[in-house]
Amino acid sequence: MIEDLSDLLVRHREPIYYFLQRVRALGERFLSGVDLHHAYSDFRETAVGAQLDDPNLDRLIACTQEAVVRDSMLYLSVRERVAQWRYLQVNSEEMRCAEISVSEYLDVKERLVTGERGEDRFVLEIDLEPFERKFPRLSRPRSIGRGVEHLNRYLSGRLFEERRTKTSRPAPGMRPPEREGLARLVDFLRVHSLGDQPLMLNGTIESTEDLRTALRNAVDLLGKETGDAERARWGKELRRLGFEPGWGRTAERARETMELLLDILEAPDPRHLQDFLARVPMITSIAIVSPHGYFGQANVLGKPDTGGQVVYILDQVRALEDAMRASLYEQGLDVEPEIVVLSRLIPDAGDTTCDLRMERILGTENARILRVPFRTQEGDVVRPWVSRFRIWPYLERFAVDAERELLAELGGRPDMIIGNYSDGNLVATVLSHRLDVTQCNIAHALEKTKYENSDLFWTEHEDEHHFACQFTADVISMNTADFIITSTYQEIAGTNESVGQYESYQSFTMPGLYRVVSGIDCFDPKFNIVSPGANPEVFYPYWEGNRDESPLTEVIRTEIFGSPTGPSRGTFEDPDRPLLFAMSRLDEVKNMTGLLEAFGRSEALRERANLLLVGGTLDEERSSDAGERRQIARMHALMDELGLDGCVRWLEMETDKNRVGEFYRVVADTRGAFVQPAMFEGFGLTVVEAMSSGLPVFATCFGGPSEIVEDGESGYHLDPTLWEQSTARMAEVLATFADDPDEWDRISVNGIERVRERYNWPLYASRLLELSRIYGFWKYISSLERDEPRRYLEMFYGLMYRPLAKRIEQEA
Ligand code: UDP
Ligand code: LCN
Repeated sequence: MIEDLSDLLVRHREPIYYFLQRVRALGERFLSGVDLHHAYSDFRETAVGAQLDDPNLDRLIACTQEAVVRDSMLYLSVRERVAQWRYLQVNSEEMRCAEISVSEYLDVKERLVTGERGEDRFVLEIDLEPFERKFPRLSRPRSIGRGVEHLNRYLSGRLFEERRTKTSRPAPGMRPPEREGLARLVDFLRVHSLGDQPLMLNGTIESTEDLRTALRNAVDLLGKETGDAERARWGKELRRLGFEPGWGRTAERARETMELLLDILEAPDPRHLQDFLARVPMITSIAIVSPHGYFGQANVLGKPDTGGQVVYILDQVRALEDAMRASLYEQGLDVEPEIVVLSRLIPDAGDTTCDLRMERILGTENARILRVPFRTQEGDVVRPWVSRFRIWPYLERFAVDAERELLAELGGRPDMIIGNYSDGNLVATVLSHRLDVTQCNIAHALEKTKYENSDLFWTEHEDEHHFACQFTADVISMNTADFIITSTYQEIAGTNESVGQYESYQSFTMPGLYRVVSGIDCFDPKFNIVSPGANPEVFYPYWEGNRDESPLTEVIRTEIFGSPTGPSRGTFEDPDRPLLFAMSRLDEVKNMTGLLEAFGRSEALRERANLLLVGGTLDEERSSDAGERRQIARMHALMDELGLDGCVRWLEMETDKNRVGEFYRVVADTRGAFVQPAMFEGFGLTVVEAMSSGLPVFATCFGGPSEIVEDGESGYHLDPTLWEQSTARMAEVLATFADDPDEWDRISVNGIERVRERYNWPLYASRLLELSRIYGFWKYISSLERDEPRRYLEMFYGLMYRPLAKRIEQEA
């Protein structure tokens, strides 16, 4: 708990007064936490500031995320702990301080941006908090991201709640009152089916009492069978007792499942509930929505808007299909799992297959990509690629068209819909509602935290990014999702120092549009961390060489050190130096140009290493993305200006996964390192890929990589806003590597271990399926209670999102 600022003002009146005047004198209306921390440490260097030796004040300043200056007033947003905020108003003349509400704080910011004064203006406030009051909520920051455990505890408690009946005793001859929760569990199992085939329970069982008796009889019956006897031997008898398929393939498995349910009927306990629900065959088909970019299996990676999300989904699909098949088999169902990835059909697809309606996913039995075109209001198909920042007007129509095609393709509704990124999550919202299916969201990277004050100065982004529409879509889909999975903890709630990606939606304002006082709550049990991995068949340790013994190693060495097959710029005058390697889409936020410039300006780095950059195209004319064109021009300008053609090689994007894997390994052979210099990175699959290859990484401290990499243990953090320090540290580390090869080996092996333990696909798939069953059950038993927020969000969609999307269409 931070000490009250009022007390500090009394104790240190004079020095704090001078500090506040200094802050005002900076002449800024908005200071980020970092600006304020710098101002404070500079002040502490002065004679007056040196008197301010109070850890409580230090802590308050360290926790301040933003300061707003209006005349003599300072307003502070203080993040006391992860996801816990307070707002303070400080009168710097009178030296008084008061706590204010989030609305009042946002109001000050709005007025400063719009210049509006008067009292009578109306501001639309979005507040989802009242709807959440009756739902369970986590209480401790360290539980954030482990929502399912909490939900299970809550659900098992609820299953045991007594039904509220007027009479406490049953009339003679009547059944005793049912526990309402348990009755719903019975209902849930009774309505469960696979097409026309009922699963779990049939109509013979009407109440918990019936179920208890039937379960005991069934357990006796199964106990007489050998453990591995299959359903053909005992299925008929069980059906007579009220049990349909789904309990288990063998007598032993079915008996165990039934005993778990008997335990729950005796005393619902979170562990039993979780284990039981994990066995109910609820998920046989899944729709995964990912509209933007080029969603394909070849020639797409590195194109605009096309990166990790595609890699993630394709690996996810393979892992999910395996896990679904194994679990359905164990539960005794002979059905082939179905997974359909819904994406956009792009008629002008260039050298990709994105103009095909349907494509089988390699490495799966049955999964496929189903592509549906975007259409204009008039119904015309949109032919070219459309930037992810401009796709909003097409999504509603896409959802409706996609629904029709999906139902035809699957022969019915999917059991779960997984949205990806802001656009896919919005489409998932529409589809899940229309089909009444469990909705899972995956953000991959929320744009809001990528750009400073992207909400407050939203109008400045409207030409290029259209964040108003995107943030509105985000608020809607985060709140409609039954559950959300994230790749890291920081994605939800940040770190002690930095704000989480979801946390940034808790409260914010877009002046002139609307203000959000409670947009999402990080303590909501819908959040679960389920981290992706890297495909171990492609990304494996460098010492294994190239596994299939193809000449790929030599091919990639030639790309790097010899004459590349495609366009390139630069050669290495001293090819014996270790390589620093960076690879990404040429998106501004990825900051490849920042790295190039920092490398070019650092004598120490240039002396120790060569730089290999892979990304984008070399020719501006060949790019259809405005942001990418600017980055290409900047890359060339920096190469010219800093004379880098003898120590930097820039190769065009690498679209073949196997070659990408070999790049990391060849760079590791030079005892080099991978650099991820993004200004912000949602997660950072390249970091995981490099680590899996045993290549040490220097990765941005903003976003996912800061959690993937433990600084100094399994890699290093770098700060792309402080290049001088960062390049000095990189040079120092490279010097240590040169002097002490064991240190390179240590980091390399630790990186491999870290990924093996934490970022792996089989673990991901079983966890995701477990979550889908538990949240599916939760959705069933709480469906009525969810109606109010849904209606509220529908209104927000109709009155805010749709006009914003229309505006983009009219501009086009
Ligand atoms: N990638 C690639 N070729 C390129 C650039 C990137 O194959 O020229 C791949 C890279 O191996 C990784 C993905 O694209 O699998 C990028 O994912 P990441 O999460 O690092 O960033 P994103 O592009 O999703 O923001
Ligand atoms: C999108 C991004 O920008 C990356 O940070 C993630 O690693 C990728 O998606 C996969 O989730």
